[in-house]
Amino acid sequence: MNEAFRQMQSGRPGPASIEMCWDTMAKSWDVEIGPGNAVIDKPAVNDDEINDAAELIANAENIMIMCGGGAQHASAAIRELAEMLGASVTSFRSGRGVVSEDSAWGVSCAAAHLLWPETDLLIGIGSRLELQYMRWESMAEYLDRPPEGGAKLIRIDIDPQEMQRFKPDVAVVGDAADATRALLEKAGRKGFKSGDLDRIAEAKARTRKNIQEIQPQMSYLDTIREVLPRDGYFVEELCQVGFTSNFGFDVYEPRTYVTTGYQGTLGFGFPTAIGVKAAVPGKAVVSIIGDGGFMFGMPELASAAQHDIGLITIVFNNHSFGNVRRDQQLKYDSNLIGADLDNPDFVKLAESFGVAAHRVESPDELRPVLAKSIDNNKPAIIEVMIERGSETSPWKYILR
Ligand SMILES: Cc1ncc(C[n+]2csc(CCOP(=O)(O)OP(=O)(O)O)c2C)c(N)n1
Repeated sequence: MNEAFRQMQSGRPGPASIEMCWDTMAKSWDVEIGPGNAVIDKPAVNDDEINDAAELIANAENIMIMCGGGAQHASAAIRELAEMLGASVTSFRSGRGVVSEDSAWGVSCAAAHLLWPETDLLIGIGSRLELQYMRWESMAEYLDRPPEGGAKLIRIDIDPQEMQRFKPDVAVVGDAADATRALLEKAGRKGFKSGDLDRIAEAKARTRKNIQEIQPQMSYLDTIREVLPRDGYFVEELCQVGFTSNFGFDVYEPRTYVTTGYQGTLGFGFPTAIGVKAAVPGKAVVSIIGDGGFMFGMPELASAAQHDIGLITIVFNNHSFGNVRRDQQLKYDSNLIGADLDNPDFVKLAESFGVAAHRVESPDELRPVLAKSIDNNKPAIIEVMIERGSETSPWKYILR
């Protein structure tokens, strides 16, 4: 068991699985088991790797930092590095909020895409770099390493295997915070140009304007951002508003954008949000979810009611698996199969569990209902009525 705790916390943290026979489980031993008894391995940062990285930085003009989930605990150091280098800091899902998107350096993935052509150095921190090399470029062509002529690549990752999966120009194996701090000491020569701030601000302003075309999703996301406190939690989903939130919902604090990550498991959002609210009962937690995804975990309404877990779930009801429906329309000659849904009455359903429920039809109607629900701190369902098939596709800002 202690070995499992060691593995969970060492290297790239994650779950461990243990298989045990019933008779073993029923036995007793005199041992101490728990996270405190596990020795955690953390590779020391290698000076040569840091020196090589500092040299690339010294010769770069326009630097972008890409944060993944492995960068979440390194927020302060990464912000300092960005300021020192004049670098934009972006993320896609798991790395959101490491550097606030209302600071000068934090940019959404959509704004980062505008900055990409002139980027000559990418520093990936705790990230698989799916955004840059799978969504913006085809990873198949990049399997061994980025091609000549593109941006140079430094990767900071605690998992040495990552450097084999996708080879950078300079690999720094180590903890994201330790390695970023080491870089801060060595990379001082670069400094930032006054033009960096303008370049980044311009990309952000253009993007903010461009993405307003994704409606009605952006209007709802803007309303939620307005009402949700800075340190409130937003749990995304595989739905039209969720996909749009990948680039259209600004995140201000580390770990406050809770995501399925690359797994993309439809339905994870509502049950996950119950866990989030149980973990941070004093903070506002909003789960946004489609009608299809909500029905995957809907029975957990009973858990929320029974344990009085005050999360707010906004169900965007377009009476369909909207994303599948659009694919069938565009790619399969409108041959619709299993995409439209006959749903229960979500308000009556929630009320039957003893959960407060509301139905709204516009962002203006949502605003006061959401504010009041956050104030109440009780489980609540807010159903947003959306006309089937009416959403603008968000994909042009995600998959280039
Ligand atoms: C477990 C799982 N099953 C299926 C999918 C594929 N999938 C992605 S989005 C989607 C439709 C989601 O419908 P809904 O929750 O109603 O949201 P909408 O797109 O209509 O906003 C499906 C089936 C998935 N990502 N995960």
